[in-house]
Amino acid sequence: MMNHKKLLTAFIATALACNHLYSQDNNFNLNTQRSESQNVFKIPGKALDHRGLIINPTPHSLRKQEGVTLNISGGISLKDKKGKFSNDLPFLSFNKKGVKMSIDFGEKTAARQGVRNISGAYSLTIDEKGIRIIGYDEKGAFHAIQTLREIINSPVSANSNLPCLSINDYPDLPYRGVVEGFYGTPWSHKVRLSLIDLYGQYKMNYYLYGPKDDPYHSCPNWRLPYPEKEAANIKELVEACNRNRVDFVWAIHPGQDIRWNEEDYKNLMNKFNHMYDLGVRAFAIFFDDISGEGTNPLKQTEWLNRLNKELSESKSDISPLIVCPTDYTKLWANPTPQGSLVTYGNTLDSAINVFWTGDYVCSDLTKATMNWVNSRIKRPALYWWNFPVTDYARHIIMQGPTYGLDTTLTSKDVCGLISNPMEHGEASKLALYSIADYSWNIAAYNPLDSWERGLASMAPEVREAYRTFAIHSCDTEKGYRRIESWETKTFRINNYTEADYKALFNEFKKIEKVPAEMEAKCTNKALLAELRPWLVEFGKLGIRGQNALRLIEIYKKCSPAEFWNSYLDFQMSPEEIQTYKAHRSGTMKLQPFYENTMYDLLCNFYKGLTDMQPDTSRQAQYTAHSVIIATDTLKARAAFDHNPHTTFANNGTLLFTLPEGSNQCVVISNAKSSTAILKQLSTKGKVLSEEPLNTSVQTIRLAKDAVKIEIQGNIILHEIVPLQRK
Ligand code: 14T
Repeated sequence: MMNHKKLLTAFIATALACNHLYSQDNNFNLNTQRSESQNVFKIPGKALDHRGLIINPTPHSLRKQEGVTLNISGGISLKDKKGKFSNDLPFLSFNKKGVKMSIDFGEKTAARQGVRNISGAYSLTIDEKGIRIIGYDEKGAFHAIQTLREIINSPVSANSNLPCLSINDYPDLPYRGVVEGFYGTPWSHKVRLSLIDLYGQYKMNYYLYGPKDDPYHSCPNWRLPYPEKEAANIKELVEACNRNRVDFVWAIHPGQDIRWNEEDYKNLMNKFNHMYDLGVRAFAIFFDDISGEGTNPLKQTEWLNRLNKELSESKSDISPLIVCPTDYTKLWANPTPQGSLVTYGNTLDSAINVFWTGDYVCSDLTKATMNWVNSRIKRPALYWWNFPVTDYARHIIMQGPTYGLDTTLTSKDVCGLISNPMEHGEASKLALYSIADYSWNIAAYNPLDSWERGLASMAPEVREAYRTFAIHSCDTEKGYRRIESWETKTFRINNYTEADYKALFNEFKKIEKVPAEMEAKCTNKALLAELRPWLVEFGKLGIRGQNALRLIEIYKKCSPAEFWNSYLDFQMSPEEIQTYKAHRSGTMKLQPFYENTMYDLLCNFYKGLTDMQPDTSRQAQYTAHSVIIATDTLKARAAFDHNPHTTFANNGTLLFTLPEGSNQCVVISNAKSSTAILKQLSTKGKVLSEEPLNTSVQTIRLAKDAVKIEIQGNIILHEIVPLQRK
């Protein structure tokens, strides 16, 4: 088994101290330890024609009366039987003489209407008589209102003519929602509020608050009450959740320095009481990513049981606890009867729900992984899905389809699906749209269609531009791999057709235009602000891709010097490489195409000049573009390494010793913008010839007695290649 304890100890130490959690500079590389790299499969599902009626999540049963509509332009006359929904209908206009609409809920009424005996279930009828909503409970009626809102916003309801239909609907999973559980900058208050509205709209009912970098959630301040401002914000979040019929769950992450003594027990209880006073009615304890004493499963379950009991005895309105075990993934969970999961199964109160992330930290939700954990914890686990989280790959922004969720599961396999999103809250909404869809109606889930609908719902005014960005912004490269650019064909320069070339050129052209289009038309400014650094790079990639394609033609048609000049023009500067790497899109196909094309052309160019291969071991470092700037010839020699990407900036006199028998010398440089002079010297230092360097790829015929060359003046030298040619 992997030494995860050591890993986690080291991890926590770095996590606390360092922002770049996953930086390559660490002694160990977390990315390789996590091992969630997977094969990349085709995205399941296909885009459907919804004939103008789009309801997310997809209802279980919808019967439409073709050709019949109900016009609500004259307003609605509302009968809100339980008086609970007056604030939930901002999308309607009211008029006592308008179309009749009734809203009611309750077990008996629901049963009479064939509404399922499940929290959140509802029926919605639209016919000539009006609109009727019946919920199993208040949540159910609220969900029905969301369905109505989706219908009214659908194209089919243009001019206030609603389609007549009846819907009978219910959630497949009892817990559907989000855990703010990532490392990195926690969401802003504003983003949280906006997300909570989204949960309400798409029938999610759970928001777990547990940002790793909130010091009052985790070490060092979990024992302390929130300061006034933060406390007031939490209170507002609870209120926003209540408005959206979402359960706000406040999580604590005490495991790294917890002591299993009465004092810390009281500290936990006091913190929960403090949170209760702010309106919190549900709690979770996260024992993830810790080491030492805190990982003791017997202590964990003993305290969980006791806290659960004492909380429910002292307060009538509190939900059972939820726990994230230290062994939250099969990757390092002890599988034996002595392991902590079996301990949980044997000792933990059956009302307490247990998180599980699957076979890896970030991994697919499968029947096999659920069976594996459920048989040990003796209850259906709550799935903590590490998607679309990117805290382990901060250079990407996840905009791909939501897939990897088994569509045959039921609530007997998994009691809920809780997504851990990106620190970019607005940009996470696209994935959450589909996660809500899946967890409501599992069997009907269609990943590709859900993504297409999500794009239109997030940014209808710029759908095409957003889609172009999104389709190339899915892959994590090294982590939980997601397919990307599936509509684009890229190629190597020795294997493509005219049509491939044209299609790719057009795609890059389209990409180039995306940033300006988004900036001009996207009305969700918060989304735009999150995407901006990626959009800027994406636009540049569009230009670079076109240039790389142009360079293929230039190589074929022009002189080596002309090629080299263009190559230098199209090459990224070290500063550009920095930003290229910091905010990546197209890591699966577009960036490799660009990098490979530039490299392949370089190889061909170099080979054509010298009959030599450049040092191929340098391909990986190609983008690193090591610039050697020095005046001593030793450093210069390091630059003349059969790789024109290493350069030497000469600003004085450079002496270069020629290998015996050389009769030619190719100098690759930026000579078109320099005034340097090249001299050939004999053993005795006699100047045999002198000529200006004025071409970027210049072949020099060497005198018989020449043993050295001297270059004087300011010039960037890419390579000096002595040759023996017949
Ligand atoms: F609690 C867990 F279920 C969990 O997933 N914990 C963290 C989570 O906060 C983080 O957002 C997520 C994705 O990176 O992974 C867990 O954190 C890890 C896991 C590792 F294997 C951090 C470093 C690791 F090496």
